Amino acid sequence: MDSVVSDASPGVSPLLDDEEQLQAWQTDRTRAPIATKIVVAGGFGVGKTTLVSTVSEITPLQTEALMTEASEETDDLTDTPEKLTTTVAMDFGRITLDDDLVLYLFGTPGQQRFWFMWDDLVRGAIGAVVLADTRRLADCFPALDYFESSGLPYMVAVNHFDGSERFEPEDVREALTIPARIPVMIMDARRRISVIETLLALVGHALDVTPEQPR
Ligand SMILES: Nc1nc2c(ncn2[C@@H]2O[C@H](COP(=O)(O)OP(=O)(O)O)[C@@H](O)[C@H]2O)c(=O)[nH]1
Ligand SMILES: [Mg+2]
Repeated sequence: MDSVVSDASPGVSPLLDDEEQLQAWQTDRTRAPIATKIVVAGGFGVGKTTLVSTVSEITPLQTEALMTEASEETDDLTDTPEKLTTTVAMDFGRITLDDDLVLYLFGTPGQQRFWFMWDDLVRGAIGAVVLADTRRLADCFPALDYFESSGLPYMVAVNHFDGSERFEPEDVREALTIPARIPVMIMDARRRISVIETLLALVGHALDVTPEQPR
């Protein structure tokens, strides 16, 4: 209705539809933070929730549920007897690197029964970290298969647990038959520096393998 906008000077649109009205700071791409999405995957109890919590600058959204006897059949606790909770949906956290690189971390639910969520979870992600535990290496096969066939850049991060045998990255690569182009790192999900190194390695790898978009 005309009467509603009658106060505006003639010829000046109240909406920012004219490019000349944009301020310099709105178009200076070097200043704008780049937000990216990273998926953290891997088997049950491998340290996904720990990794996200270690670095998140916001209170990580966790949907842990106390494990009950109902999940005894599905969630194998033989190697993680200390684990009393399980992530029923996903972990979510955020970390800002270098002031202008914002990483949003999405942990996948480990259990097989949540596979249906993965396609939604990885949409828009630049890459994935597949966490592996050398005590149960085979647990990360489903995640490796998923990212290998989906084409999303990924890397393998071996979360070293105290008391478990320490392996070299190349030993893990061989054991899991990980292609030479995929980075493999040994890290510790409880240590902030270690997690940041891992995330930076993934971002670097994703940039290496993703063709540059024409501007
Ligand atoms: N010793 C040791 N324990 C860890 C490490 N990472 C995780 N944990 C413990 O292992 C258990 C499972 O980790 P969690 O992050 O919940 O695994 P998720 O199922 O992959 O989310 C928790 O009790 C953690 O405290 C690690 O690097 N070293
Ligand atoms: Mg978890």
